Amino acid sequence: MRITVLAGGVGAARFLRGLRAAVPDADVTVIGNTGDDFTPFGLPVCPDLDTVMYTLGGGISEEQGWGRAGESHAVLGELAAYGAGPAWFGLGDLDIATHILRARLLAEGLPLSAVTKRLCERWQPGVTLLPMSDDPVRTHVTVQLDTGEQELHFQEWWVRLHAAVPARKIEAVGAAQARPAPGVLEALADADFVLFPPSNPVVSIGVILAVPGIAKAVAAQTVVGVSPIIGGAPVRGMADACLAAIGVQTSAAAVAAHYGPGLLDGWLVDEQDKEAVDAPELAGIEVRSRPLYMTDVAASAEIASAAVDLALELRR
Ligand code: FO1
Repeated sequence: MRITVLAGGVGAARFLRGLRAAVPDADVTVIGNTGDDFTPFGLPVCPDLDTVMYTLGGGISEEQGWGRAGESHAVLGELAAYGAGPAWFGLGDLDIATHILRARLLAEGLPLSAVTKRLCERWQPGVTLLPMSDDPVRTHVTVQLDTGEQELHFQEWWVRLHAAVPARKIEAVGAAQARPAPGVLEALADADFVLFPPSNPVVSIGVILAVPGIAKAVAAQTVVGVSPIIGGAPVRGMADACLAAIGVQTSAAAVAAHYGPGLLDGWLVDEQDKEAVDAPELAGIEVRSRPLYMTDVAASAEIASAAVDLALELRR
C-alpha cells in the first residue's frame, strides 16, 4: 500500500508515528511544509521537517513536541552574552548540529530535498520525507502593531508574539514561483490515497497546497483528512488565530468545508463534533466521528487506522 501524507509539525508527526504502527508495511511518503523555515544566526532551521524526522527517529522532546530530547542551551546562552538574538527562538545545542550540517550541505550546492535525505540517513524515520519544494517559500503574517502595520516572519508571530496579535493577512511568499520538490508529484500520483493529518489547515496544509501543481495532484486522488479542531478549539497550537485570518470558523465542519469536496473525500471528526457527520455544507465529503485525541502512540495508531480504512473504502 502506498500512502502520501501532507505534513505540518507536531500533529502530523504524532499521526505519522501512529500510521507507521497501524500499517507497518505501507510505503509512506511525507510531503513536509517548509513555509515555517527560519534562519536565525544564519542557520537554516526547518521546524516541520525536523519535527517529523526527530519524532519518527526517536529523538524528539516529547514534552515540547518539537526540538530534541535531552537538550541543553549553552550556545544560545553564549550568543545572548554577546547580545546576539533572537533569544526568543529556543534553539538547542543538539538541534543546532542539524542546522550546521544542513547549512554546510546547502552551501555545497545540494537542494533541500537531498539534504533532508542525508539527514534522514541518521534518523531512519521509516518514511520517505520530502520538502514540498526546494525553492524558498516563507510564510509571512501581517499584523497591526503600535508602530504600524508590519509583515512578520511566521516564527516571529507564532513564537515571539504567541499569535496573540490578530493576523490581518497570512501569505506564503514565494509559493507562486516555487516548484514541487523532486518526487512530490510522483508520490501524489502513485499513491493509493492521500492523508491530511491533524495539521494546521492554513499555515501547514494550506502552504503546501499553494505550491503550483500540488493541489491539482492532490485533488486527483482519494483524500482523507483528520480534523485538527475538536470541540471548537485546536487540539494543539494556535490554528484558531490562523483560521480567523482567512475568515474560516474554528470548527471541524468549517475546516472540511474550507478544503471542500473537490479536495476532500473523507473527514474524521471527534465524537464531540458528530453534528458534522450530517452537516449539509459537507455534502460530497464522507464524515465519520470517532475519538481523535492522540494521547499516546496506540491512540494515534487507531486514528491512523480509521483514516486508512475510510480511504480504502472511498478509493476511486
Ligand atoms: N516553538 C516554540 O513555541 N518556541 C520555540 O522557541 C521554538 C523553537 C524551535 C526550534 C526549532 C524547531 O525545529 C522548532 C521550534 N519551535 C518552537 C516549534 C516551531 O516554531 C513551530 O511550532 C512550528 O513551526 C509550527 O509548526
